[in-house]
Amino acid sequence: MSLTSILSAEDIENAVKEFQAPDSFSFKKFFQLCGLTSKSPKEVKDVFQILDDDNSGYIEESELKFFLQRFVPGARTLTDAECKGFLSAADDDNDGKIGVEGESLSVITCRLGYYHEPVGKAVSISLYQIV
Ligand SMILES: [Ca+2]
Ligand SMILES: [Ca+2]
Repeated sequence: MSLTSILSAEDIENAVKEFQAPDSFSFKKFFQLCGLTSKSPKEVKDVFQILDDDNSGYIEESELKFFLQRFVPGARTLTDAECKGFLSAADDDNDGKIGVEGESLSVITCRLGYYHEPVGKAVSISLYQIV
C-alpha cells in the first residue's frame, strides 16, 4: 500500500509545498491540506502504518524527522523543534514515540474540536469514541 492509494498525489504535493521553510511545519494544517482529516479512522491508521517505516508499531522521532519525505521524496527533513512539537502533541502516554494504534488517531481529532493548544498535549480521545 502507498500513501497515494489513500491520499491524492496532488493534495500531498500541495501540502508539502506549504511547509518548505524550516520550522514552518504544522501537522494540523498538513493533515488538513493532504486530505487526511476527511478520511476514515481505518484510512488514517493505514497512513500511520505506512509512516512507521520499520514496522515497530510506533512512529519514533527518527521516523518523524523524515515525515515529509515519506510523502514526497524530495521534501526537506523536519527540524528537531518540529519533531518535538509534533511528538509532544501526539504522544499521549509520554513514551517518546507515537503509537500507531489508537494514540496516533488523537492527532487527527483536532478537526473535531477536541484538540487544545497551546497547552502542549493533545487530549486523548480516540476517533472510535467520537463516531
Ligand atoms: Ca517505527
Ligand atoms: Ca506514545
